[in-house]
Amino acid sequence: MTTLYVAPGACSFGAHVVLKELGIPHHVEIVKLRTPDSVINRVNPLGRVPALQTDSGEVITENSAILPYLADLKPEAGLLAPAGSVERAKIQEWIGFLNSDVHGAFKPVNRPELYHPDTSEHEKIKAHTLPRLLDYLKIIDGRLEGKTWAVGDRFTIADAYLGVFWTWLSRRGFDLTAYPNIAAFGKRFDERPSVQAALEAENPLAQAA
Ligand SMILES: N[C@@H](CCC(=O)N[C@@H](CS)C(=O)NCC(=O)O)C(=O)O
Repeated sequence: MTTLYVAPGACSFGAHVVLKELGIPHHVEIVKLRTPDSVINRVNPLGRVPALQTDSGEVITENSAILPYLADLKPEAGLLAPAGSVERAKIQEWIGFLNSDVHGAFKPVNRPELYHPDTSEHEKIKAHTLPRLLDYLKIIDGRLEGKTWAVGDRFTIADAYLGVFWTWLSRRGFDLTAYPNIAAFGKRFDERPSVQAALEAENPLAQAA
């Protein structure tokens, strides 16, 4: 069975939402990150989530590969668009921007220890790098203006992935007054049954119950 390796609260949430949207049989394996004996280190030598193991046992890593791969398993669900269409390119444009720029901009803000071992430097690193993240939020907010979802009226893999960054903002109570379109997107995102199902499945307490 298709197995998705996730860590609660991590960027693997987007692929998890996509699996729930598609409704295809799958297993979700919750793993620990940055832990020597974690299974994720055997599945993905980089030790990162998401990682997807297909029915035939192949492992696919990287959001930019996993999200379109999943969407193409069930094209009729409309989470991507036909090869060669401008719409597909626009969805991939979002994926590329979120993957390389937005995720990259969150990194020093979320994990300053990656950039300096001395904790006394961490606030400085965060303060220095936050403006770039805020610039990207402004761009995202502008792109969402007048739209229900990232590329229009239909929920796509771009929204599942954008939702990851929304959850990161919302979890830390980030003030979104200056970004009303992101706030409205987040409300719509949180209401989706796929999002609620993925959240519940990633909640270790719910799993143990
Ligand atoms: N380029 C990768 C990045 C994946 C990534 O950084 N995942 C984080 C969670 S959001 C992770 O597993 N971090 C563990 C680590 O860096 O040790 C992708 O987009 O799939």
